[in-house]
Amino acid sequence: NSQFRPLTDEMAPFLARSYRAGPLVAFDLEDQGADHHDVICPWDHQRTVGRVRWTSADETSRAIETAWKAFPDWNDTPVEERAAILERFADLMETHMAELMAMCCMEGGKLLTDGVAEVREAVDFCRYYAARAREVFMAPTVLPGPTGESNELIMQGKGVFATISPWNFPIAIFCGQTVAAAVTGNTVLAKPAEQTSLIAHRVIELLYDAGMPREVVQLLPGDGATVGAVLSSDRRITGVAFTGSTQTAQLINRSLAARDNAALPTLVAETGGLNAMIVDSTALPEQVVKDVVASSYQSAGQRCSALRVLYIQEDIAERVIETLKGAMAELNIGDPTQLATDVGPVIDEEARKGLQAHIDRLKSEGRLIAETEIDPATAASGTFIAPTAFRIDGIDALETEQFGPVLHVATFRASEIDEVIDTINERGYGLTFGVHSRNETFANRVARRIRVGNVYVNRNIIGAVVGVQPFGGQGFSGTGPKAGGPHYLLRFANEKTRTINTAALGG
Ligand code: TXE
Repeated sequence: NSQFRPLTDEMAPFLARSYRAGPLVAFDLEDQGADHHDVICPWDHQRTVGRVRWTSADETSRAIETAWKAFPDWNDTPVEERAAILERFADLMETHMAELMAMCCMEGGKLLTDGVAEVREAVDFCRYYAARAREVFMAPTVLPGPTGESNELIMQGKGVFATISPWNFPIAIFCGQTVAAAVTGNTVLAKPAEQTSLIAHRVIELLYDAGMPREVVQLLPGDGATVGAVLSSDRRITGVAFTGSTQTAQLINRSLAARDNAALPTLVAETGGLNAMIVDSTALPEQVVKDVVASSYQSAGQRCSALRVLYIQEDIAERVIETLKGAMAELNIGDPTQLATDVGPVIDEEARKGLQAHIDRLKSEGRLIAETEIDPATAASGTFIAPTAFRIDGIDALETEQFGPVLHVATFRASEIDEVIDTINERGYGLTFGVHSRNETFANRVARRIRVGNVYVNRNIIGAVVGVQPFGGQGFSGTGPKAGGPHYLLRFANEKTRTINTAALGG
């Protein structure tokens, strides 16, 4: 952690700052009657981090109109110019690393290590998509054609995209979706999660500083049911890039489909997961537990890739569980600005209550394996949930994703392995999955048969690296293609062919 020391010093002034945010649009706003919300720090409820002015339904419609009008010129802007803006934006985020990290801590409740990773990922998205855009969008692909004709395939934007993002990666996912839509020639309406509007506002200011025209990317902070609902029902919206819960994605999908007189939309969705890991009797308990703790409790379990259900082969279960108890007792819960903290708060009171109800129910059924101790003063200062582990029969015992530091453990006999794989596949979430085994044939077979987007063997299941391990799922977990992967930009593109009768050119 010593590598973060200089950054923590630089962060200090930003930790104390109060921020203001609101819509960033290309027209003048009337402030009368606007809806304002205070932002409270998730780990210290005594601190107000800032104030956000939310976007109204009417302003959302005006922003769509602006984006609609701006599309033709932006789509005609050379890819090189668009890509260069992303690269300048990446540089600016690096320069402002300490401030962005501080905002992640104060508004998002994120640990310093998570804050660094967050900014790094956003920077990587910008540089990778800039490079991919140059490769794919710069020059037309020449296709074969009959004599006397030239035939080309050209990549352009589709129109107006809404990018709707969650609070758990308020910089990386928010930026990734937004710059992907913009660099491909679309104009963009970015709707950040309610809980992380201040961060989104600061990030878009940096994007403007990098040269992005205001009418090309507009920021619409506000309530999902107001702003999000207008975005997904307006006929001028060509596509939506959404990351968030499966339930909201289904709502948006229905809303897009129900529009009268609107072109068929594109929906790029990255949604929740009920991610599992299978551990066979050849696995090393210490290694398993290290990876389980990282996968389930890092970022307070608030990652779509987090481990929710651990399947352990019966013969080794007791040893793994005993080791897990020991590791859970070592976790420090508290202030995310402290380098010694392992688990910070969950995002807000609503999330805390939902998780607590789930935990209380499983406790009342006598399923508790272990719970990390939390200092009562810390517990009272913010929205903290102590890491827990429970025994369950299998993945089907869970109705929905529990988005916090709660692990569920099931056991299986060697003869039941195919049944376990089938149950996970049939549950229909297909995001991340892990297998721990020293038997290569076993590990490879399980990895082949499981239907998910990202499989990890003998390691934690939460890593995704832009361009290296592009990320995304299938089924209830998303539409693909993978964010940070070579095909992602294509979903934002209109493939146009141009066939020219060359004989007629030039008389
Ligand atoms: O989601 P919500 P949250 C998932 C993660 C978890 C969820 C957490 O698994 O399920 O995200 O994020 C807006 N019309 N992933 O709680 O509530 C809302 O305002 C249009 C998956 O924020 O679904 C917010 O901006 N929009 C992942 C956004 O939707 C609406 C990576 C998401 O909110 C709306 C990270 C409506 N009617 C998190 N209602 C992956 N697979 O990559 C709300 N919104």
